[in-house]
Amino acid sequence: RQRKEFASKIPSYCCQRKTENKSCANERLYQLFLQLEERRMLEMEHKMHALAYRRAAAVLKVYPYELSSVEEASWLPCFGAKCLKAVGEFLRTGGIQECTEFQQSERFQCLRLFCGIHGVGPTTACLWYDQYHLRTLQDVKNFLERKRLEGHPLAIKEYGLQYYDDLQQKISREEALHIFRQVEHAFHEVDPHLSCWLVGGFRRGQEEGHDIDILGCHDVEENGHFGKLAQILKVMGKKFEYLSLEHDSSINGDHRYDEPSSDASSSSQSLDESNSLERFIGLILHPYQERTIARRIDITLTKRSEFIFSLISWTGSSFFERDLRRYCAKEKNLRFNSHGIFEKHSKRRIYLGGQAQLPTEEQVFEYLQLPWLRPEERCA
Ligand code: TTP
Ligand code: MN
Ligand code: MN
Ligand code: MN
Repeated sequence: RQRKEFASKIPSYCCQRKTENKSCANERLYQLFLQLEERRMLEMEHKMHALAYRRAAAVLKVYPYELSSVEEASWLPCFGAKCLKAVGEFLRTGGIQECTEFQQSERFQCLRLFCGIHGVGPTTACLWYDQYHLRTLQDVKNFLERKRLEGHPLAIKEYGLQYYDDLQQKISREEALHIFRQVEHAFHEVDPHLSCWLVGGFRRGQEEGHDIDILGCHDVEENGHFGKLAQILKVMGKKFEYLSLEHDSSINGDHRYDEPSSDASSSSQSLDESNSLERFIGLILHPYQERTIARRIDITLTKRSEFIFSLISWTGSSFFERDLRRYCAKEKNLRFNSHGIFEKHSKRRIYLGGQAQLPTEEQVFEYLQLPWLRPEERCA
């Protein structure tokens, strides 16, 4: 009875509830649901199915009781027939057959291995496996070598392969801060009015991450930073060596996991909007603790007036972002993205607290009728 009441009060969007980064009462089942999601992402089966498992997993994460029956699971939001079936099987057998099978399949292991290469996503991975019959990293190496001789520019993937082990290794908070301080220094050297923030997983309080995400903005001028990213990178070049320089669009089509911008229900950002950002997605060689290690770094510069929306958008988690956009679209008839909040149909920008004032993160949540969630509580 107590459980039923608790379950019925869980809001269905993760942006409406607190999710901290810690293990849950149904950890094993939670992990299996994530595997079902991963499989559907890697195999490019219908993304709706992947999302269904992802949503159910996020609900499991905030449910404090160990599930004891399918009926109990049916009280939870986001648990449709497929998810309930998986719960039933798990309760009966202690596992999920589909997970066991694909974990052992060569195809799945290869797709996972290939997607671990920076610059490679499911599209490329499936192509390599199915069409070119690649099976190992050595196969990939030979394949790329052949391509290169044919004159294809493949810098990103080649570096991704060359530094595979470095890039698989997690970055500690300490190392992230070390890099962040040097980037911040470069910002200030270019223009003392340029500020930057450490965003992504590290802003959510995570102790380790797979890359370093930095958001920058000018304190005073609205558009004062345009063209400044190149200057910043040049200053950073005194400390780091770059392995690849690329722009947003070149990687978005084949990023490892779904991103807010590619979610159909969130209506993707149009080209004219993306003009107000400058973005660097790259690899650097970081001299740290007596060795040099390759690291992924994302730097985004945003307009001052759009800063708070970019801050929210780059704090994540990516599932939180996706649900936030879905919530705005479905429940509020609004469109939320890293540039602002817009009326869904007229596309008119909504100014919070008057045109002259810049809103705070709290005010954005309040406007959207969401409970205030600190970054550490957005770990869905
Ligand atoms: P990521 O760096 O991909 O993820 P993360 O920092 O949450 O986790 P990790 O520790 O593994 O690095 O992205 C950072 C945030 O930026 C993410 O939470 C969502 C957002 N994001 C976008 O909005 N658009 C994008 O294209 C990408 C890559 C991320
Ligand atoms: Mn200035
Ligand atoms: Mn990150
Ligand atoms: Mn990132």
